[in-house]
Amino acid sequence: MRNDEIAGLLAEFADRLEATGVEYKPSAYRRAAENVREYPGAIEGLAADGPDAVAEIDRVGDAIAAKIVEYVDTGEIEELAELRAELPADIETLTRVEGVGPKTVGTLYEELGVETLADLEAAAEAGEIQEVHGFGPTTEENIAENVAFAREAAERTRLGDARPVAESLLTHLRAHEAVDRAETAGSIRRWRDTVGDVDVLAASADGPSVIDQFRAWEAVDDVIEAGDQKASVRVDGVRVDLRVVVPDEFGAALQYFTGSMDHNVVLRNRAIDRGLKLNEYGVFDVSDVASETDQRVGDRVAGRTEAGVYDALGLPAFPPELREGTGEIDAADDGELPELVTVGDVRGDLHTHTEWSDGANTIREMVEAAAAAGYDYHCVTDHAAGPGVFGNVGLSEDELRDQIAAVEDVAADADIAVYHGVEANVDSDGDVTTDDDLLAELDVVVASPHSTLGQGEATGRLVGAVEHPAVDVLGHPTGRLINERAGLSVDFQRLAEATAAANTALEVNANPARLDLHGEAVRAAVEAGAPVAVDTDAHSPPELDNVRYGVRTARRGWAEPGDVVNTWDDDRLRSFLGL
Ligand code: DGT
Ligand code: CA
Ligand code: CA
Ligand code: ZN
Repeated sequence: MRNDEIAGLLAEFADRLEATGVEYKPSAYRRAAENVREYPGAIEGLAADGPDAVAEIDRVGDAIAAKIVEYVDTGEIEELAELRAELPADIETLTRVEGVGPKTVGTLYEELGVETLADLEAAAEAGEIQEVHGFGPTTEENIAENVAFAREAAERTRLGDARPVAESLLTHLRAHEAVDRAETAGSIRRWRDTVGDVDVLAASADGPSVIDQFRAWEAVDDVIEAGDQKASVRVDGVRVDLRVVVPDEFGAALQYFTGSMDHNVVLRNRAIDRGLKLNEYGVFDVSDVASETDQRVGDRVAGRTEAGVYDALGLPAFPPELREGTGEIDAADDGELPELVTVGDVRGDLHTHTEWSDGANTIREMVEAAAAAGYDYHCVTDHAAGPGVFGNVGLSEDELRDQIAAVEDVAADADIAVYHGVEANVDSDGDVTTDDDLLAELDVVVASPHSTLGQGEATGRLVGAVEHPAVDVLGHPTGRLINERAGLSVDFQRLAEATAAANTALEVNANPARLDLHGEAVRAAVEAGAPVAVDTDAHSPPELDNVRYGVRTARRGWAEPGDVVNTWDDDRLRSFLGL
């Protein structure tokens, strides 16, 4: 049992209390949930020592501690079960709809019997929601518009949540002697920003023993189905599919199950044109075959390796990120396939935080972490105060000036170059709200939208920011949060053209909750000649590792090293930054 699971229950508790109109208590449960989630040790262990031990966790009072112990001991919390019975609505899924909070769920259940997303959609379509006291046509319209996003969010998992699951499974499988090879397949191998499930493929002559090893994996919560050659399990709410094939067919299976479907359709037709048959078992020469009664008919020309499969079709082994059926095969035929950027090409991060704003570490700690990551430079870009930056997180202009000296102090004896910048704010009109003279003094200016991120066309707003003479990078341009907030709607081609003309960069924010820009938008940037900056937006040293998600996203947008500011040498970088 993980801390996450307990935190999730406390958060649900909070939502359900709020839905029934209880005051104050919900926020206590939410704070407790947050601290339980962040708690570095295993809460299950603490619970064994009783409620007093659990109550040692910050913000976890006696009542909540007792509930945690109850859950660990019995597998349920009686009071939560009662709340669920009282309001049998799927509150977790329903509150994913933007504009629908726990109170709305409570009201719509009472008034209209809404329990599921489908009920909510039907009620909106029938015009019933606007009739409920306190709701109107605008609210109803917003709900209707946001249901699709919530449905997808409920069905798909963020890459950043699924990837560690897949990688831990690969380690587990590769440790088994009967496994020749194990690789991810499907959307997770293509590094799509969300995945429907985790697909893994293993090569082995002994399917049943590999399936046993899979079922014995300690992460498995439950087994959905299991046969001799394939099985599906659930891990942390994610479906994981394993398929075992014989080593001679591994390459063909890997190619087939990596997809995408669109990429595979083009390949299959190409095979037919060449008198070949391509399927998950191999590539077969069927030119002398009268009728294809069997999947493995004709002479096998490839199948053991994926590169061999592509080679049989006169093609290179496409990086999985390119396999979306969006012109990659024509590009290969024309010799115009990109040489994609790699993590090894990245020389530094242009957008990071410290404890001066909402980061967890000192300037020195972050610089040392960047040096340890092998980077040549590090940029400190804490939040400036401004629209959407709440509390005392954002730095005032005086504080930013004070920080100049503090950064110089660290830079003086650092092993790598240290640049000082800021993450300024783009307001709803596209203006950057920090003083222009101050911006001009700083080495790096990331400007990000943090407010008014609801729906609406925002291209003009973002163009305004990239055209600001001091702005170097437009940070997380759409402000989306994957599965949580759709973000601004943007005409990426127009933004990319304006960005290229202004010689500013568009960020690929590598935080796996963001991946903003997404791959398709990166492609528009690359095509328009707009530079791309892959930034982790790290708030602590471990988050620097998220760079891989950003690089993979850039690769999905066909980015080569030359397109990515972070790979440029010092001269080109300094000239880009205006230093
Ligand atoms: P997902 O799971 O929704 O994120 O997306 P994928 O691409 O991983 O799709 P999935 O898991 O349904 O299937 C994995 C791959 O297997 C897919 O990319 C292509 C291949 N595949 C699955 N079903 C079919 C099919 O009916 N026809 C063909 N040609 N390929 C298929
Ligand atoms: Ca999949
Ligand atoms: Ca699958
Ligand atoms: Zn940031």
